[in-house]
Amino acid sequence: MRRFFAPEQLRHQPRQELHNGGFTDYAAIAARAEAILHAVGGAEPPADQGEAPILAVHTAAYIDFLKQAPRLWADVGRPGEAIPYAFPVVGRRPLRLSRIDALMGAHAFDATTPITSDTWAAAYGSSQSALAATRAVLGGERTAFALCRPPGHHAGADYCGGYCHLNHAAIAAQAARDAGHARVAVLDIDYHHGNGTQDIFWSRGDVFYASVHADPATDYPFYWGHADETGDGDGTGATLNLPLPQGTSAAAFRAAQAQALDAIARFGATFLVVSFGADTWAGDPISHFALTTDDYPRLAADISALGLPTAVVMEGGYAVEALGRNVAAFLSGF
Ligand code: OKP
Ligand code: ZN
Repeated sequence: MRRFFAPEQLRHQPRQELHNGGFTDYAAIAARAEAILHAVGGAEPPADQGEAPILAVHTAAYIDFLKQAPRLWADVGRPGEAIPYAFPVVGRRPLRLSRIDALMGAHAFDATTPITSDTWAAAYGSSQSALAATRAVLGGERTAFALCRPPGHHAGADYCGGYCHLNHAAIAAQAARDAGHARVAVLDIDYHHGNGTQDIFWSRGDVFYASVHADPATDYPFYWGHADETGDGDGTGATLNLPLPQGTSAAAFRAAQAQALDAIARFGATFLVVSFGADTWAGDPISHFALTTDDYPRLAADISALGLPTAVVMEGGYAVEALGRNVAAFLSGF
């Protein structure tokens, strides 16, 4: 299977994130990508497909913000990485503010996603990897793997969060749409719900979003991913959320994934994007499912049996010592 990774993706290196009432070490470290690279035998650098496919998903104002934020942060005399601390209440009237703190809060839904002067380059490279995998599959490969890091599924059209700045899965799905696939599906099997992907396609009937994840009643991102969220307008019925309790192991996870795959088949998708997180592994330091390394090839084989051209994009997975073998195990099942 072809694999893609851009060296720039390592450049995003914040030190800390705000979590549970204090600053902790940033969990989405660059060493995660290096561990995966090592385990899968390296990856090709992606060809640069430019900003247009990113702007097909994200607003121009948000992209400008991601590029400008580090300079605006430095302009008010602050060293280090930019982190928001004030957020507009949902439904607050739109204001055109230029203070960096106001911009940060308006374009983020949490304080776990710092922005450094290298964040744009890293996130852009991560999107290019997803686009390269998508192009490979559109060109006839059955599957391809994008080693996306930073991850993407928490980023919305105009917001960051959950270590994510650009939504690589959504960018890949949109690229497949623009290449002529009338119905595309995203299967999200990261431990956390992919709120950004859901939001981006919420009112659209041409991209199906199905997610198996930890119940947002107990787990991040809390405000999305509940079973009664099924889409709106043209997208009514094109979102499927399958929340599972903490402690879930392979049998229940596999059954939920089968339900998602069945819905994707009935939807009539002709192209699949998989948001894969290895944070469902039992030893993950920030997650609470109980999958083992041996479970991953079977989950991938179930996906493969759907028979769709498939671009796999990397999302989470924070047990760095086990991450490489978990990802390699998953890819081996295709
Ligand atoms: C990103 B992805 C723990 C903080 C947890 C953020 C979780 C983001 C998960 N230090 N909060 O879906 O794996
Ligand atoms: Zn996750």
